[in-house]
Amino acid sequence: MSKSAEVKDGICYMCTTACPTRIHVQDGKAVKIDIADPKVTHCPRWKAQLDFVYHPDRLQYPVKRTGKRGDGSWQRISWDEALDSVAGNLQSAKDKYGPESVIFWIAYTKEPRPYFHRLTHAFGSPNYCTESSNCFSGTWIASNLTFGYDYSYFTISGGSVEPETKCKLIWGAAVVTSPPVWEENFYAGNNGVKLIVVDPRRTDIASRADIHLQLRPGTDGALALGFMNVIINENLYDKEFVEKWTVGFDGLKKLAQEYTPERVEEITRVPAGKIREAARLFATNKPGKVHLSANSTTHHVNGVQNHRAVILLAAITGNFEVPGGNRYVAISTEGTNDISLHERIKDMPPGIGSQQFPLWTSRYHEMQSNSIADQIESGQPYPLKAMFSAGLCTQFFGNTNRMVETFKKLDFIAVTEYFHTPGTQLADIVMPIASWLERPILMTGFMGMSKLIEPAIKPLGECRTEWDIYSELAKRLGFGDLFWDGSFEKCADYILEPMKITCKDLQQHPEGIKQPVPAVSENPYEKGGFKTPSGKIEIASATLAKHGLDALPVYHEPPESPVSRPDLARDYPLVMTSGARVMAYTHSQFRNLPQLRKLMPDPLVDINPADADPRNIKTGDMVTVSSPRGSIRMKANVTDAILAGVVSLPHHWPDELNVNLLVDDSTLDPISGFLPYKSQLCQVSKA
Ligand SMILES: Nc1nc2c(c(=O)[nH]1)N[C@H]1C(S)=C(S)[C@@H](COP(=O)(O)OP(=O)(O)OC[C@H]3O[C@@H](n4cnc5c(=O)[nH]c(N)nc54)[C@H](O)[C@@H]3O)O[C@H]1N2
Ligand SMILES: Nc1nc2c(c(=O)[nH]1)N[C@H]1C(S)=C(S)[C@@H](COP(=O)(O)OP(=O)(O)OC[C@H]3O[C@@H](n4cnc5c(=O)[nH]c(N)nc54)[C@H](O)[C@@H]3O)O[C@H]1N2
Ligand code: SF4
Ligand SMILES: [Mo]
Repeated sequence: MSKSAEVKDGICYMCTTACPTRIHVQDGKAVKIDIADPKVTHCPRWKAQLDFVYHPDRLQYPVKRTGKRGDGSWQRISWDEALDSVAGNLQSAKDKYGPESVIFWIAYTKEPRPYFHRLTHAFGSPNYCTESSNCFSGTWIASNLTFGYDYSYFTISGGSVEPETKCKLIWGAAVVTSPPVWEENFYAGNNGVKLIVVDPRRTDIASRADIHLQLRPGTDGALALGFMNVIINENLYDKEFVEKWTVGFDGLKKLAQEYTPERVEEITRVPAGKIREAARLFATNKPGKVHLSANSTTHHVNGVQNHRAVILLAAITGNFEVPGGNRYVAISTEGTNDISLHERIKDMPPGIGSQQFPLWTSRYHEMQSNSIADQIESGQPYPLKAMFSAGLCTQFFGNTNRMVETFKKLDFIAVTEYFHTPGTQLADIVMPIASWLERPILMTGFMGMSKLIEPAIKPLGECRTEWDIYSELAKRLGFGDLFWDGSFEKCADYILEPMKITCKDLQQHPEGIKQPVPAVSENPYEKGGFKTPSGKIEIASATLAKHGLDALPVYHEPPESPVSRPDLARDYPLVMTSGARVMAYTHSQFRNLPQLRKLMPDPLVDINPADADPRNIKTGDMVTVSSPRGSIRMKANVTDAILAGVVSLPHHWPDELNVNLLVDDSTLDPISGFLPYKSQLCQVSKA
């Protein structure tokens, strides 16, 4: 007779929010999962975890490719053969071309990153690249250059509505993307808090707003300067704060004169009257709080400057570091040991993209993966020959077909994955990884909590943990000692050392050990100023100027827009934004889980009736969306929720449904190196 179920602590890793769960285990099998936080019960993804973990298609043993890249023919091999082959191929690239010839790429997943980062630099390569090449790091660098602080100030997940908040300016953020703070934001409009939403789509939250500004994608910087124009000229800014705590205000004042609401209407398509109304509403209902998306302002060639212009609204209105405004939120206890070995890169050749985007790569401590294709093709400043990849979803890359063809030029690719993906089709060796139910997860000081979540079940088949795979490779590559000879406990001890706790302590306290998060004084900058070169908020950034970039948050048209390229717009008249998140999926993941797939069976192009009617397109029709890079086919969703002249496409569908086949990879944000996923030209026609 089987025993009754044992209940173990777990973490939902269906996205990187990492919500705590309770896992019911019977006879070694997970049979039920509960979510601990009632605020996330509405998230559909955690309910599908068991279908994910026990999916019949999960990779359960290592395989090697037997045919040509892309053929999809595989042969099962042993772990020894897989690890020997990966280590052997990485070593031979290192011997022939130097360790820098190996790219280390890790996708969206966050949990294994510290170990992966260490593997990269222990091997001797500077080329640690992640999905942050196009994610929140763009907003991070904007905040860092301007305030010297973290991005967490301004993102939806970085803080909630405080009782003092009187006005909330939600700029391009879809609150559904952060389930733990969904409700409080969703209902913000109902409790007397004034709500302004800036989004080309009428989202749920936008439909509840006092004012919804529906802008042309990529023109955020111009709209923010339009706000500045009204706020400065109507004397609604906080003079005392601006004088005492900012540099460059005079330059901003001058710049903003060019952005009258009427001119901004021409650029953004938002009516001038609404711009005035919104700017006044925000500047006079204090304290106000600005919340931005992790990427809707930065997935453009002018992204970082757009973002800077928006976050400066909080500064010039004196809504900075006041209760109810944008405040620094400490979320972690200080002081874990960093295991990345990042200090070693000073003795290595320049990493990928570090010559093109030195500001971003040096501050963010990663290399810019959007430069991979150029470097593989040119071999400059040195050749790239092999790649070790933790998760590989080729849909991530702009102008995907070019990237795929370029990856094929590498001598060797190894991937660790859950399932076969379009990315694994390029690999020579694919290794199956243990899921978050099957691997230990070390939490270090998040919200003060340190905890070791032990695996709830044994890895399926021959799946292995990421840690295990990296330390086995380290051993074969001759630096096993840098991976504590495979001891996860010793690695954890080292990470935890500054907090004066050990792995054993955590094993003895499965409920976790809580330590105080350092209290933040009301105005942290009053002591010692801001952590910028001037010690003040840098409206004009000395660092940007030093790098030969615009010091002020200037607006530049997207290089591919109806305004900048009227010639191109004759054939591609519509502006395309992409990647607005949907609840059912995390990027490319979970299309194979029926209970989630039924929530969004097909990708849909949102198109306004004003654009659909003349093209004779009705909801449900198959349409072709084309750009100068290529074309894809999807079903149309005719809706007036999207601004006329703009189409919105979902991201990360595979193969011929992949929107990034259309995205330009040649003109990138000069500060961050980001792709313009959200401001491209396209044409839509009935297929
Ligand atoms: N369910 C789910 N949740 C997720 C994710 C997921 O894949 N699935 N991904 C996670 C990740 S990695 C990220 S980075 C975050 C992103 O989270 P968010 O940034 O909050 O969400 P998005 O849906 O990417 O974009 C927000 C809004 O920006 C609008 N938008 C599009 N173009 C523009 C523009 O040019 N300007 C302005 N102002 N708005 C524009 C879109 O219409 C959309 O409503 O979500 C995280 N949460
Ligand atoms: N057009 C467009 N493109 C976009 C965006 C957009 O808005 N529009 N958003 C961008 C943003 S913000 C982001 S964050 C990226 C996300 O882009 P990706 O990083 O490509 O995101 P995913 O599809 O979630 O993950 C990639 C792969 O990692 C695997 N994986 C997941 N967890 C693990 C793990 O623990 N270990 C290993 N080895 N593999 C794992 C998954 O199975 C999947 O195949 O997309 C970017 N691309
Ligand atoms: S937000 Fe949803 S999918 Fe993400 S970790 Fe939490 S429950 Fe899981
Ligand atoms: Mo992201």
